[in-house]
Amino acid sequence: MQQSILILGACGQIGTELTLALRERYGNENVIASDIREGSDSLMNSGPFEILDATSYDAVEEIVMHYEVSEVYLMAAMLSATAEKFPERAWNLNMNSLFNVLNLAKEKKIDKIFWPSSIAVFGKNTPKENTPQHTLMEPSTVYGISKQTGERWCAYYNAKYDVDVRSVRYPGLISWKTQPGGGTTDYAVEIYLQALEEGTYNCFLKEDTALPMMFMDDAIRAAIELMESAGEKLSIRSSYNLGAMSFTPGEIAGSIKKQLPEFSISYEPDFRQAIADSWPSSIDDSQARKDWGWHPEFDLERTSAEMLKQLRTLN
Ligand code: VAH
Repeated sequence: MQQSILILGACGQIGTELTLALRERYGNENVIASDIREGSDSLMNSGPFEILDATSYDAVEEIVMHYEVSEVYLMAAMLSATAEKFPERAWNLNMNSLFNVLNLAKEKKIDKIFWPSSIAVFGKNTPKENTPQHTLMEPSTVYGISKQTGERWCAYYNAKYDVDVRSVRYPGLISWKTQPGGGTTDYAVEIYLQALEEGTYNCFLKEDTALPMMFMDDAIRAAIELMESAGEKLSIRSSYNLGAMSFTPGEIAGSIKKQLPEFSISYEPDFRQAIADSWPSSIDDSQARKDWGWHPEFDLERTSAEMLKQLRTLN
């Protein structure tokens, strides 16, 4: 039996599309999806699925041994806004799931790990524009603290135990197949849905809040390209800065108006504004471009065209 890939948190915003992309690339039966609840029909009907709690070492180990898993994509996490409401649950999920897969690799039960970090590892004292790969990192959210700590553990397990763990600091991700859950950047998904359904959107961030963003197709390709890269090329084992575009709510509204002239937007900042204000406006991802050839393919205009086209087919 060809060794297989296990996705933890396969029903989330990234996990759903990642599972479908990996199944297309490696064969449905070689990609095991898992989560604490069932997912979309396309995910459930396209290959093996297991109900699995990523914070249980024994449960994850049992699935790894049963399916002869060689690679794990750990996508289970509680995102920034929700984590502020449930700090201890977020810490438990985000950290113990990571320790489980790092220890499985340390014990040579799996060969390779993908684990997503986030621009949330940066804080208000980090240089905001073109944020460097190596810089001051003082995250002020539970989510950001868990991702910064996770990065340090990834680098430690790689240096001390030669664990092959690979990671990128994702910006805000924009997708149409699966709704995001509990993120500060989720406005950039909601706005397209509501533009089509309501013709208007009340944004929870200020008009001029610039944030790094990425279309999901780029995000999925980045994970797969990083995992398929030769290990010796990778100079970063904490997590790579990864960029594609940056825009403000005003700019994404302008992009939508080009296709939906009647669309209107209003602004009513809430607690997520303080989270967004602590994050960079743009990212320097030159190390990822140098080490493993990263290049984004979606800018704001192409993203808006694709989002509106695909969402129209869903309605
Ligand atoms: C969040 N979508 O908003 C996530 C992401 C950079 C933001 O990590 O929490």
